[in-house]
Amino acid sequence: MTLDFYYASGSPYAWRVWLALTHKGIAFDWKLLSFDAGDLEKPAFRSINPRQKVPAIVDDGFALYESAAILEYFEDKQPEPRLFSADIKERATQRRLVREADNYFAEAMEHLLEAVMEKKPADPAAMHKEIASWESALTGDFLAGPMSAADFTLYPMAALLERVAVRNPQALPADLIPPRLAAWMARMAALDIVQKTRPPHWK
Ligand SMILES: N[C@@H](CCC(=O)N[C@@H](CS)C(=O)NCC(=O)O)C(=O)O
Repeated sequence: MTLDFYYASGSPYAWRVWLALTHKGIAFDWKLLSFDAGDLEKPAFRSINPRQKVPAIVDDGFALYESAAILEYFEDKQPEPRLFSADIKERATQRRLVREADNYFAEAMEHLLEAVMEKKPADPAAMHKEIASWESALTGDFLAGPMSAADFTLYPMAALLERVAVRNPQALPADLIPPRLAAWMARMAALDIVQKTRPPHWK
């Protein structure tokens, strides 16, 4: 049975799942949804994700949404290649980073992007504070040990932020991303799986 992957281009959460699928080499069928066409509100998708958000998957009749939970499911379903370190402490740190990215970075990013989209004054203070904490915690090539679900979580959000900053220089400073984080983003951007999965309309 194949796995259906419900995706909409530009969603950093859906990109996380696409990165994980590609990293693990899990075969899937594309279910490309359009925000503009209202696909997420249609009953067929509501029965998969009552919260009407992408990403979602249906694996052999089992529907699952929430990108972090989907990555954990992939890891249980097909352990290799790993999304989380084999080392218990490193794995705990990676899980913590996924939660921090989802709870704090995502919240600051969503507020800021909402203001930019609605052409309201954007206050980047919370985003700056959040970015600064990731900058000071980054010491290696990846966020914690080898490339992991933590990198697949933060990178799509940071890339979206960077894209919006470049396109809206009046609202967001172009130097939003500090040097270590920028170098990590460049390392991520150079990876084959990132190049293969970059949202089509971002290319
Ligand atoms: N916590 C969710 C967030 C998913 C999410 O917010 N998806 C957005 C796209 S980036 C969405 O589908 N929004 C549609 C809507 O809110 O109407 C996850 O990690 O999967």
